[in-house]
Amino acid sequence: MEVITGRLKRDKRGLSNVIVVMLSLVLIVIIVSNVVLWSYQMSQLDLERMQENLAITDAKGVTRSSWFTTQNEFEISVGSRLSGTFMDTKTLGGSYETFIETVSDFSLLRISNNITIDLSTYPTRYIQGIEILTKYNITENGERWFLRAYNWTATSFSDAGFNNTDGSQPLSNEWNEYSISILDDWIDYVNPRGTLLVEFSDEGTTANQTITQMDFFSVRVMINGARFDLKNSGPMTAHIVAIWIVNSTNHQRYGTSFFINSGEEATYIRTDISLPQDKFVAKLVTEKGNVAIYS
Ligand SMILES: [Ca+2]
Ligand SMILES: [Ca+2]
Repeated sequence: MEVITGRLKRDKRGLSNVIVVMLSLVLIVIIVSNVVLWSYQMSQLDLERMQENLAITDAKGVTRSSWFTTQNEFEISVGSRLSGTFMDTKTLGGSYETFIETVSDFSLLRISNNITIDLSTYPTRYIQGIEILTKYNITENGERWFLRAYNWTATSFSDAGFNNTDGSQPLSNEWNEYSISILDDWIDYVNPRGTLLVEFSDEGTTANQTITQMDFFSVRVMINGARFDLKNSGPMTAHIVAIWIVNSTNHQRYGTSFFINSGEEATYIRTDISLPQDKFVAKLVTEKGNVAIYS
């Protein structure tokens, strides 16, 4: 009887030993797998950080936006279209759109178009003025040609505040660039959606029927900002989270969130950053913690 009880006790102890060993094994497996996974994730992060390759190829002050071009066909108040479409007026040079005057005692052409500025890139508080540029060619040279814009406050076309209200009188059959700028009152000409309505018309002093070839019809904004040309040579999208502008007297940080795809070049414009006149260093910090430096 004692022999049987002793064997039972030994069996119980043996069983509990086996259970302890198995539980320990399970614990060890859990711990080891977590450590392996964690170090794998860490090395993956390190690897991604090491592979990131963002460069600032240029950093400079910028005083003009890119051109905002026509997005719809011209509205023709007086005159008619002979050929082409508004698409031809989107780039300087190349193709053009052709209009002809309505014949009367004084033959006339009056066309207009809506052009919308991207206010998310160029917020109004950083806009210093507006520039309008046309490039055109006329068959008759006896009169002047004018640019006006719709004044949303006065609800009429106007050139109040334009730097030039005398119009342009080009030679016939020659390409002519005519630009005006609006400084003080520019906000009157931009509605809350960022739209300008720009009108092009003749003086209306001769009976000769003029044909007008419109090569370019665009608007841009005047700013005092910074432009960063970037290149991402890494295998992954880079996410820029901060910009530092550093010179001898000032260290200024600007928050941002700008993505640049793998293998791509991009231009990043900031209307709220005016670069120092003296020597400066620009640093872009990525989400992964890398810093691209331009000096
Ligand atoms: Ca005319
Ligand atoms: Ca053109």
